[in-house]
Amino acid sequence: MPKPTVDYSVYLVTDSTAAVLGPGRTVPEVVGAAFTNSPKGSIGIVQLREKNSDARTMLATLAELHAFTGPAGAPLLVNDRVDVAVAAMARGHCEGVHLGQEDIGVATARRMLGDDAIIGVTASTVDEAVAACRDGADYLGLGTVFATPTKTNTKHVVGTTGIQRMLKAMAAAGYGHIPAVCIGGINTSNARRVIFQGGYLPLPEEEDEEAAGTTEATGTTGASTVAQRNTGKKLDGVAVVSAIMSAADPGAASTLLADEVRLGKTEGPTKFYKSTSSIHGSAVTSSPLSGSPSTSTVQRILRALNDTTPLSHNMTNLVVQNIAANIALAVGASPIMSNSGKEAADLARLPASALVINMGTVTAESLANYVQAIRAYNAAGRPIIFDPVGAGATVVRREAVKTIMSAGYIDVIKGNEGEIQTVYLSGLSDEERTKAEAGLAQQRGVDGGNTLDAVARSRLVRRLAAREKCVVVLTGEVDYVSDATGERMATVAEGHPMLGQVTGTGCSLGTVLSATVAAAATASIREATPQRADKVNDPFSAVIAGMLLFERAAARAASQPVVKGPGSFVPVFLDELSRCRRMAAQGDMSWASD
Ligand code: 3NM
Ligand code: MG
Repeated sequence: MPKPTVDYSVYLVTDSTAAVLGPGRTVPEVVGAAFTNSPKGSIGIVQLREKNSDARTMLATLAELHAFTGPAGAPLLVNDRVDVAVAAMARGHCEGVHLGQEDIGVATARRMLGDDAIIGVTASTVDEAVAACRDGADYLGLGTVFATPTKTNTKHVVGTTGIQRMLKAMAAAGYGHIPAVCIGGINTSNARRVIFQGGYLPLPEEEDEEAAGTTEATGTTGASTVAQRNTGKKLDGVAVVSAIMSAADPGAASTLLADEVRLGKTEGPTKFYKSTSSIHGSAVTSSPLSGSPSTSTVQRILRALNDTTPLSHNMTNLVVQNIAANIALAVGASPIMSNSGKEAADLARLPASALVINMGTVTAESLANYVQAIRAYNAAGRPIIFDPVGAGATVVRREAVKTIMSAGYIDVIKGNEGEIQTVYLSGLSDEERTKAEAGLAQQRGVDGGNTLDAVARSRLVRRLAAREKCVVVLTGEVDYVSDATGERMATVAEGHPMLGQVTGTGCSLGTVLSATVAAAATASIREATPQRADKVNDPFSAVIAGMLLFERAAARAASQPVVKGPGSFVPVFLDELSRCRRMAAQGDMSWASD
């Protein structure tokens, strides 16, 4: 009998401890409620995980659980205990076992349980993942994604980039067909982005490099192996404990999780906002645009900015607050300067809100506030702009970057060369970092001293964007912008040196971007067709629209005779921002093309 195909999208792992289950509830009750009160298929597979139970109790529980899982066609596995699995399988109450790295090995378990048994393995490193596949695992559980109170003795918290690394290694070793779920701290509010962001997708040039490496290593015979295209590897689902076992309504939680995982799989990087998918349905597919957005798209986004009054929530330092708030007002946004993480949930729920995190003055306290705010904005499906100010300067800031990047999904990262480099390096393993640092050092331009050349800059931006699946902006004399796939790339070179002479203008660009991205996401709801909505609800286009507005207004201001220096520049810049935005809203884009 061939093994049934399993839907790994939502994988329920049980836990009978009171802290997880809540008082007066039992595992069979909660699992029963999860199955009975959710559409069939919401939960695809279940694992009984009991760390302190005897075999006989476990057998009894498996019998109870199988009454729900069996009719639903969801395999029921048992954690660690191959002996219990043998007995329960003989009774028809169990379909396999899930093994940790300290348990009986896959090959032995296979001989004990037979070919029909489903055997899964937990992996938290690249080597463990590849070895488990080689030994014959039917699926892998990858983790720990996020630190979780449910299991505190986990070996590594790897974040979504760690998951990507393991998926990449699986694909490279020829195990791309083996299903993989991830585990640790996943719930209804982050499942969508974990599925989307945890998947590994190579950049076209990364394939080339790896192919070139293969040819070199294997000499003349290598040519034939190059043809094997690395198509990447997605996650098949999420494994959760508390998201369902602790839920007041386990059925509703299961239903929502199944929906979120489906959306994470089907939605492209530009489809991250709950609002549009629920309006236009999930059948919308994004057709890749190439290069910069058209003037008419920019114009529609700026009109949206004018019509929407997005709320720009800035978590930023004292020096920048005043000018950022004034610039927000000038572009038609409503600024809120609040550094309190506790307020974020309320603010995220306001219409057309977006968050700017400016890491300028990072302390343990501000970092905790950022993390709380990121979670709130992710949960509300609202955009986040991250400005990693001075990221590379100190150990404290480098660590803060890691914490922020693993706290949730960021929509846009904006920084100068050093900052973007730091964010890129912070997501690599030690070994990869050493290699990347050597590569970056080589690519420094001869005349530019401490700066990367144009090719290296654009590659850096695209790589970071593709890895984090977000828009990345590297600012400089020429600004480089990549979309969230690393495939669309644009440069903007319209700014003015005067911007560098006034404090807070760089940070305020983040504020403008929050306004255009938020406005674009909201405005797409009003577009007549899904295709049009797609073009407007595109953070990449929205970022370019915001940059164009910002830089053009600065250039126009600086060229006016009344502007004698940085002091007189600021008020005229505010005037120009406001004027250009209003002109765009009226269909006049002449300011953007002279
Ligand atoms: N295994 P929750 S983390 C059972 O990293 C388990 O291997 C983990 O619980 C691993 O969904 C974990 O409540 C607990 O965060 C996951
Ligand atoms: Mg175990």
